[in-house]
Amino acid sequence: MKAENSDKSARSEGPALHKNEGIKEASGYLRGELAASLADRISGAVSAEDSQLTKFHGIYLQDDRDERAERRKKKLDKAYSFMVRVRVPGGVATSEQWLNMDHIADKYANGTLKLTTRQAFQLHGVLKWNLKPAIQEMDKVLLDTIAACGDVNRNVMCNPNPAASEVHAEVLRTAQAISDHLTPRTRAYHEIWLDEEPVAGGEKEEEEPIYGKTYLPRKFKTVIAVPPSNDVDIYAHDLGFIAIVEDGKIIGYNVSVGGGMGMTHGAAATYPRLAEVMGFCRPEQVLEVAEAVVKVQRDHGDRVDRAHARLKYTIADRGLAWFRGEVEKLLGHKLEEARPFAFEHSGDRYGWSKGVDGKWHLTLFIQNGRVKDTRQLRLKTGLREIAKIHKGDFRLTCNQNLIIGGIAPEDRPAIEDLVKKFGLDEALSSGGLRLNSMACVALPTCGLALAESERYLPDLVGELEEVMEQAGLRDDAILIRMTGCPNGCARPYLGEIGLVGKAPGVYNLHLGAAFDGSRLNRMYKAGVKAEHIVDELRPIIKAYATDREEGERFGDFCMRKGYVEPFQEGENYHEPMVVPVQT
Ligand code: SRM
Ligand code: SF4
Repeated sequence: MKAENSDKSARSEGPALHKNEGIKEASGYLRGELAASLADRISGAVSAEDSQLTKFHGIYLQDDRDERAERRKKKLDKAYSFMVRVRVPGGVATSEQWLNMDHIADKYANGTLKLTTRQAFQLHGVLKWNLKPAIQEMDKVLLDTIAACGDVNRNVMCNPNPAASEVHAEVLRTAQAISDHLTPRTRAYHEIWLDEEPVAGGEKEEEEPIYGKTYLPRKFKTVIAVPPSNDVDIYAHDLGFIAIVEDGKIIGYNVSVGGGMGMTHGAAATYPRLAEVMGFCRPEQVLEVAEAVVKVQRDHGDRVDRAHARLKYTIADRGLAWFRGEVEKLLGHKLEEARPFAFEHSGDRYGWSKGVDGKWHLTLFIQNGRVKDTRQLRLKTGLREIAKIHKGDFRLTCNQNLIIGGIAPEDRPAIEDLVKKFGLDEALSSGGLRLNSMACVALPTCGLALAESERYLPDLVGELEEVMEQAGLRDDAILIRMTGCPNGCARPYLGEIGLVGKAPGVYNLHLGAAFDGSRLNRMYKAGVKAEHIVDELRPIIKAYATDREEGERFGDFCMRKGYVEPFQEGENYHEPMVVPVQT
């Protein structure tokens, strides 16, 4: 790679940089006062500045929002605890790692595991004094939380593709290599959490060759897709690699840049945006391309306004041609032109499948990714029992589900017995709407939630299932996604039905994304009360049952019939649709 631009991030002229830039710069490569904050036994929280830095260590300060009002009345401090996000590059964990996470969830967290929309584990309800022991126990099985959050490259996702096992093995290796390459080099994590001796000579001896002292302007997300599956929702991410497979071999990757979901209600300058394909690279060029994309964003991303700091705005403002040119300058060569590819679907495919290597894989539906035991379903126990005997792996999907992967034919009966014993596959007989539903965490842990999501979507889907059943659509797959606020953690703007929390019990209803994840939906109605959502959707679902064209997807139908219109670009995403519906 050519000599790069110097790190200009810390020396911008013009308007004052966002205060987080100062926090990063003064942190001594992400150390801050964290060690002291953790040692302080008086408060269950950490200081405001350190709570920005913990994110780079995969840790978020939260409080139980169900208890907030009551505690305020009693003049008590908030019920502080931490969310811990554990990186799993490519989503593949060993049985030992699964058992370890299962145990840590019980010992140090709220007894549940959350499989996220980005193939990671999350723990909730970890008290400050339990953070270190929990992270040390993870370290024993080579799991970590470094850069799971923060202004850096996050967990790298890839398609878990059970059927194409050889291609999967290669994309997994590539995802892990990108992850390693873009992981911050600071030893702060090792010192603070794993009691490693401080770097000799202090932080001055350290370097972040890719990020510099102030890291990136904002979070950064990388994924790898293997067409025809777009299970990673490639267009929702800052950087994507689309595997181009010829004769069963990956010959290279189309490179996509500039996707993102988050927006703010009422702030037209923020909007979800689909990534664009900017070229093609060879497998051996992936790391240098990833590094160049990160560096261009490092040097040109907005460090003043964090609401405008993602790569999607850098590209929207300056254009793809400019961005590609900057990347090519750093690479010292041109990217090749993108190759043809076609996606057929986003979301996961369930049930048993056999890989070309003869091994079996079972994809299970995990409602909203929450692994816990209830009276009806002992999911956590069942998966633990499987992990005790399973010699293959556990693959977290990009849609909060789980694949028990790499089962040798002779081991399948024992796994199948446990699956049946604990009823783990019963959810697979659910209707097409539930199997394609996804909700973000929201209340009670998420500090940004405006409305319920994970705790509400299953009930709403139950009501909609009746409508689907009456319309004869029980098994039709329709992507439905809900979030408790507009940040977009369950990628709701790529749902054929998207519900975005606005206030307690109130949602904006979006319709019309493409089933293959290649088109955003649009807002159909703003501020729909929860009790009216089914009434809003019933006539549309009925019309879909009677008026759809052969093979037409629900999102396409909504667009064709004019319930919503495709949106072109940028700021008008927010406007509710007013076009008359054709009948
Ligand atoms: Fe997210 C912030 C949960 C995937 C966009 N997200 C948060 C926080 C940390 C709230 C906070 O900042 O205080 C949430 C913690 C809730 C909790 O209690 O656990 C949170 N995000 C999640 C997870 C757990 C949702 C889930 O139910 O699975 C997902 C964890 C992914 C992971 O393992 O890394 C999660 N978040 C996403 C995605 C989807 C994706 O990346 O595929 C998005 C949209 C894509 C994107 O980034 O544009 C997403 N999260 C956001 C945003 C808006 C970012 C933006 O620039 O627009 C925020 C708020 C922020 O960063 O200021 C946010
Ligand atoms: Fe929280 Fe909003 Fe993300 Fe849901 S979408 S987890 S409410 S930040």
